[in-house]
Amino acid sequence: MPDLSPNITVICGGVGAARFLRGLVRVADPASISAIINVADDMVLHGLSISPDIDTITYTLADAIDPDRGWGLRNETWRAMEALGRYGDRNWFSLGDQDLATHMQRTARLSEGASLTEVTAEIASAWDVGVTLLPVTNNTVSTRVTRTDTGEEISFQEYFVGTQHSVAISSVRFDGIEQARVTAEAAEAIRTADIVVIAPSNPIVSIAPVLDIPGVREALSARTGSCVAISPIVGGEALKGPAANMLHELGLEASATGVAQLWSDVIDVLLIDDVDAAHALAISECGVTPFVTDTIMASPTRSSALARSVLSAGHLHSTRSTQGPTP
Ligand code: FO1
Repeated sequence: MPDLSPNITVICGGVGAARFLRGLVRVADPASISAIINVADDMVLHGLSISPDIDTITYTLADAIDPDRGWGLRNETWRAMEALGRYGDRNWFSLGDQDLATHMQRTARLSEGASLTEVTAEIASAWDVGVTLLPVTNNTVSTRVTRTDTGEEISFQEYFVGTQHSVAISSVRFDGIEQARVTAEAAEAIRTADIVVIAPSNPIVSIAPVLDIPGVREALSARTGSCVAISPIVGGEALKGPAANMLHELGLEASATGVAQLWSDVIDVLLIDDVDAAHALAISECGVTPFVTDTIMASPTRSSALARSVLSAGHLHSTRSTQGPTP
């Protein structure tokens, strides 16, 4: 009996990746899916270890995410944050009362010597998440953003939440990345994947801090299977968050073609939205195969259709490449 559900490994950031995974689990066996998740948004706040992208994906796959915010839990209360307000403005980063339990559990387990990989698996299991959730590294990597107006370097969350990503940036760096290493589990998930997918997350602060972790690109280039990405930029805009602005501010092209150029060293196929069909030729000139389809995940049904398109694009590419050049 052929293995109906291929091994799928998804390179993930936060909300866009979570939405894609939500659709993917409806068309593929969750036990055959691994998510390699960005940890450079992570921070310690109130002495608690907070991993926003891991939690966004965990809560989304557990169907517990708040659908309007796209992060944190639905039916959340904010009594702790209100009470904290009495002492000043440490409550700039909103941690819901139920969400706090996750950060307390993660912090306690890390202090007992567990790795972030172990803790992430324990929390995923407590939420009955079938997909294997893997932080890309157990090491601390922190996205640092330099704001153009003051020249000050701030943390990702100070930029994203503190300023509501309203300030222009002149540079981004990932503090600690040179000393970091891809985990054995994440490297294995890449090595054994029949298809690797780059989810539609922010190329600068969600996907780059995964691809740039030492060992990730090496694992990707050692594969023979296909690597398929979904453009997070549609019609020159990001569907959510600052990705298009960040690309512009860093002198990069904020378009489907710009994304193909960024990822041409790792991807074979780029799924682009119908509105970007005119970019197909330029994308193929980057050595990347364009695949034009509806990429707007406005409903679980459309997320599932997108996931099906990704799997067929990946299969199409890999069969074509194994058959060698067309006669
Ligand atoms: N995003 C906000 O815009 N405001 C917040 O107060 C906020 C709190 C928060 C708490 C836990 C968590 O897991 C995510 C949270 N986010 C918040 C989102 C967070 O900034 C993520 O890093 C972004 O979603 C980008 O991935």
